[in-house]
Parts: sequence; C-alpha cells; structure tokens
Amino acid sequence: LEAAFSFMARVRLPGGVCTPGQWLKLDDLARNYAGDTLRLTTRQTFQFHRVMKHDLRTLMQGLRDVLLDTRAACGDDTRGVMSTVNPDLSKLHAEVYALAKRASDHAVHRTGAYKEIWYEAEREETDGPEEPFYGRTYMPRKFKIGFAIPPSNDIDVYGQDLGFIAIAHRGKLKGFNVAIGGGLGRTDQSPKTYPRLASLIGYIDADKLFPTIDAVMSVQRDYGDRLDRLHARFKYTIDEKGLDWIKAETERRLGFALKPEQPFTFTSNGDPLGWVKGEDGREHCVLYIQNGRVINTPDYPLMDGLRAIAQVHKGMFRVTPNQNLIIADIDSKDRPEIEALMKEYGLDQFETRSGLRLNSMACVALPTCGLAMAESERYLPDLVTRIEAILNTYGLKDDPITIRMTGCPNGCARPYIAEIGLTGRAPGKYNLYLGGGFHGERLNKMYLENVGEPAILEALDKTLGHYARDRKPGEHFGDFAIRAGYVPEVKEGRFFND
Ligand code: SRM
Ligand code: SF4
Repeated sequence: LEAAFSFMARVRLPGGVCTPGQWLKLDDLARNYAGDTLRLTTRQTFQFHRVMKHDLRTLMQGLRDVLLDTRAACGDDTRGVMSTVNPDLSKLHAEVYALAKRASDHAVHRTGAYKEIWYEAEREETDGPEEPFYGRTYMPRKFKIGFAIPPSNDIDVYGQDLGFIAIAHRGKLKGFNVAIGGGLGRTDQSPKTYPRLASLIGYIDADKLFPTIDAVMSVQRDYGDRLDRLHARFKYTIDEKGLDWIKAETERRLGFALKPEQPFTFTSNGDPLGWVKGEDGREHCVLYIQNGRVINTPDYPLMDGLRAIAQVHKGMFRVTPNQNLIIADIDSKDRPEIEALMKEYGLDQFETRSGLRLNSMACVALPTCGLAMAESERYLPDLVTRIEAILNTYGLKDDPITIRMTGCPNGCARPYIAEIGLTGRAPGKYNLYLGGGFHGERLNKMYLENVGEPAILEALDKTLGHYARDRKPGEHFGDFAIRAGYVPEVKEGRFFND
C-alpha cells in the first residue's frame, strides 16, 4: 500500500494567453483532479494543487489534448516566459506576445523523457545530442525570461534573469532594451543571498532576439555556481564576475556589440481593471481575481462564472502577471452577452475595492507550499481589510499602493519590489518592508523584523498617516517612505541586507 502522495502541476503558458477551449479543459481537469480550484500564478499561468499521484498522467494527457504541457514550468531551465498583457496596444502586444511564445519554445528543453513518462510514448531516437543547448547538466538554477511593453511594467521586468523592454516606433516593434540579472529569492539569516533588480546592458534590434537569448543564457550556463544552490542564480554570477565582464562575454558570444539603450518610461506594474478598448477596436475586460484563486464560494461563484463565459467567448483569455484575468479580444457586438454573464455571476464589481487591494498580491504559501513559514494567500485579504480601515481614516482608499505578501523569503509574489512588502518568518510573524518603487524600479528595505499584526498595523498607521499629510502631488507611498526617512533607498541588491 502506498501513501496518498499529492502533487502540484504548473502549466507552461507563455505570456499567459489561452483559448476558451483550453480554459474549459483546465476547468474540467481542476474539477475532476485538483480539488475544484485553479490558481493563477504571478508568472501568468495556472497551477493545479493536490493532484493525486495516480491522476497525474490523466491530467498531463488532458493538457496535451488542448496543446498545453508543463514542460520547463519548474526545474533548472527557462521557466515560464512572461509578456506584458496591455490590451490598449493591440498590434504591439500581438508582436511581442508572438516573440515571447517563440522564446519559450526556443528555450524549452528537448528531452523525449517528458513524453515517455507522461504520454507513455515510445522512446525517440535522436540524431544529435538530445539537449543541444542544455547538455547533460541543464542550467545551474532556474532562469526566467520576460518581455515588457512600456509604459506597463506589469511583468516586473527587473525581477527577470533576462528581461526585454520593447522599443516601438509608431506602434511597430523595433527592438528591445536588454536587462539582466534580476532575481528576488533570498534566505533569512543568510546575508550572501539577496534580491537584485536586473541591470540594463544595451539595446538590440528585434531580429537579434534569439541569438541574444542564447548568448546570455549560455554565459550563465557556463559560469553559474553549480556547487551551492543558494548562490546559483544569474544575479550572483553577475555580481561576482562584474556586469562589464558579463556584458563583454555576452557580446563576444554574439559577435557584435550591443547598442546603447533606448529611452522608455514605465508608469506602473499593476493592471488597469475594467473594460478597455484596443487600438483595433476590440474590447477587453480586466477582471480582478483576489490572489489568483479561481474557486466557487457560496456568495461568489467565480469558477462557474468564468466557465459560463468560456462557453460563449470567441476571443482569448490572458492571465496577467498580477494574478488577474483578461477576457480579451471581444467583438463589440458580443460584449453585452459577456457583460450579462459577468453580472449574473457577480464578476462586475470593479469600483468597490480599494487601491491597495487592487494592487495586492500574495503567494500560495500554506497549506500547499512545503516551504511556507507563515500564511499568505489565506491571510492577506483580511490584513488588507484592516489596513483599509487606516486608509479610510486618512482619505487614501482610492490611492494605488502596492502590497505584496509571501509566506517565506523566497519572494514568489515579488514582495521586495512592493511599496509595502511582507515576508513570512513564522506563524503570524512577518518582516515588513517599505520603500519599493511603484513601477517596479526600486527594491524596498526592511522596516520591521519578525513582527505580528499589531506591530504591522501600528507601523502602517504611522507611515500612511504621515504620507496623507505630507506627500507631494503625485508622490507614491514608496517614494515618500524614503523621502521621509523611514527606510534608506536600496541602490543595489547586494546592499539590501546592510
Ligand atoms: Fe516560486 C519555489 C510558487 C513565482 C521564487 N514557488 C516555489 C514552490 C514551487 C515551492 C517549492 O519549491 O517547493 C512554490 C509552490 C507553492 C504552491 O503550493 O503552489 C512556488 N512561485 C510560486 C507561485 C505559484 C506563486 C504564486 O502564488 O503565484 C509562482 C509561480 C510562477 C510560475 O507560474 O512559474 C511563483 N517564485 C516566483 C517568483 C516571481 C517571479 O518569478 O516573477 C519568484 C521570485 C523571482 C525569482 O525567481 O527570483 C519565485 N519560488 C521562488 C524561489 C526562490 C528562488 C531563489 O532564487 O532563491 C523558490 C525556492 C527554490 O527555488 O528553491 C520557489
Ligand atoms: Fe512558498 Fe515561499 Fe514561494 Fe510563498 S514565497 S509560494 S511560501 S516558496
């Protein structure tokens, strides 16, 4: 008799885009094998939880039937490739998304073992090496790629090992600024670990994208630390070898020098919620999904509502990097039908939530994450309700402020770039960080260590009250926390723990 092992399965979904048919299949699989819930992740994909070992193959084959898989969603390889979902810029989005999808297919591992194990396929003989890029040892550690389209930094491009910032002219893609060495994991009491924002190293024309991916990844493949996993991410290779050395080595492998970076502006890393019309006239509705949890509750049948929409929707769905969902690409004549379903299932409450809640994000943590030290997804909504009472007192309810919580220091909800960050230390205890950049441009800094809810609320009451009184026009809370001296500005990741 074997123990009842259960597993998490993460789908590979470059840029977060899926069809209604795929949605319906994901919904079926969740209802049959994963506890009646789907989880939208911070890297724009789906996770199934609590899949029993004996159901795993059926689940994988169900995904295959709608052209989805879980390849490279975990492991020491490229991971899920992200792409800005901004629906305003229809043509540019389509171009960049297509490249993000190709980048995922380009960098994904080639081994036939996946098909053998999950699809029970015959072993395939290959002419050359099975993994021409990865070789026998893959990458030293996970490697994350993302594409941002300014002015939205929804993907948190500075949190990626390799980030591409699209540069367009008159709505047409020209090329990308290249940013390398982002990574947000750290370990408490281990000062050699720290979050780091990616550094810009130059600009490439769009036709140089794939050689650049290969060159940058191969530098990390060949020079990353393979002895100490805590120290194996690209960010540490860069800080140890030096950014100039890494850039020169990348250019040597490319055979040309990167051009100087091009100007761009980011304005936020959140999602614009509600209805948006694209430049091509197609309509998109950005739905807020609290912490990405798609589930039915007695007063909010979200999962049923999305299923009903998927049954009639003729466009696409897009999972956002903030764990939200876009019902995308709707012909105006079809909008009333979608709106009627949203109303029927109560999915149309855009205006009722605070600016803090709409910009909140929590990782999964307990009960499914084996690394969690404290609650996150199940606790942040209640904490936000208590902080909203403070915001109401100071007239800040509608101000957008980013708050992100994780159940441990690994940083899965990118808490170190939030204006208010919380990372779990023990049940009910968190580190509180302040001062992150509103559009993901600056790390925050620890303000309180290992504290419970009363201390967190007291600190936020003090700092938010001060912010409401003394902020400059347009000043974000993270910028204010630094100007007012609550925390020093962190200029580089390696100084995060100082
Ligand atoms: Fe993560 C490990 C969940 C985004 C940094 N992450 C895990 C595991 C698989 C726990 C484990 O290894 O046993 C978590 C599964 C929990 C569960 O019950 O589902 C987990 N990570 C998640 C997700 C689902 C959080 C969410 O609520 O959405 C995100 C899935 C993304 C995806 O679709 O691929 C998720 N993880 C991230 C991010 C954010 C990002 O990539 O933009 C980070 C920080 C960025 C980075 O990688 O630097 C992140 N996860 C980690 C780390 C720390 C890595 C490090 O360099 O130190 C771990 C632990 C590890 O790898 O050893 C980890
Ligand atoms: Fe688990 Fe920690 Fe990631 Fe949260 S941050 S999902 S607790 S590994």
